[in-house]
Amino acid sequence: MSGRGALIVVEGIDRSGKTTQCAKLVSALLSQGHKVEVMKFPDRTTETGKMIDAYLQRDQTLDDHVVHLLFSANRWEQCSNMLENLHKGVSLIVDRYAYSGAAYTSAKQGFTLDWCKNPDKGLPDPDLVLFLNLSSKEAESRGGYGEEIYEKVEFQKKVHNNFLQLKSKQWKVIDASQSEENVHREMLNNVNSVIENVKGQQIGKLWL
Ligand code: DGP
Ligand code: NA
Ligand code: NA
Repeated sequence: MSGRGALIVVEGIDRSGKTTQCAKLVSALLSQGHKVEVMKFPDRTTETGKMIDAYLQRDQTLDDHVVHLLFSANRWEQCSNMLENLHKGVSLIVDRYAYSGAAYTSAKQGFTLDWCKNPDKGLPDPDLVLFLNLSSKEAESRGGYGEEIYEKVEFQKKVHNNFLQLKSKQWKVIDASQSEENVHREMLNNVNSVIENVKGQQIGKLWL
């Protein structure tokens, strides 16, 4: 039966395995015959993405409010493209989304989670959020963080706490300290049941 695609978001702190797992998920779904595309936020190729990249690599200082709004704009840029794909029956596997937006900025001094959620309100609402749950200590022990601006264990600990406050009914918390294969299997099982169930459902609006 035809129908719309599912919007699947993968979230987690830095080094939780998101990018590897997104790739494995997409190839498994393709081999099952599903129409699926992978997306990644921030998309560093667009104009907003280049500004975000310069900020993350410390080549450009920006006010934290501006940074927050750039990340949000970087998602809104893809909104119509995402809806078009979903309506065509293409499922989307999205590496980071608005939850990262709220969890990272609200880890900064003076930003509440509530304020941080505002600019992303109304984006396509995910059908499933797979949260790769790993403590900041475990993440750090995986070969260390890189040089980017948020890659510090104390900051990541706050981000982790913030993520857990964003949990809603479409979230599945996956223990990301398991083997890569077990994490993959758990993610795939969840995705398979969601893809079958969304076909007749409308796409909602996030946080509205
Ligand atoms: P990544 O390319 O997935 O490693 O993401 C780059 C960094 O930016 C990473 O530390 C997570 C952070 N990040 C991702 N999305 C957002 C967002 O919307 N807002 C903020 N402040 N940070 C974000
Ligand atoms: Na990173
Ligand atoms: Na804060």
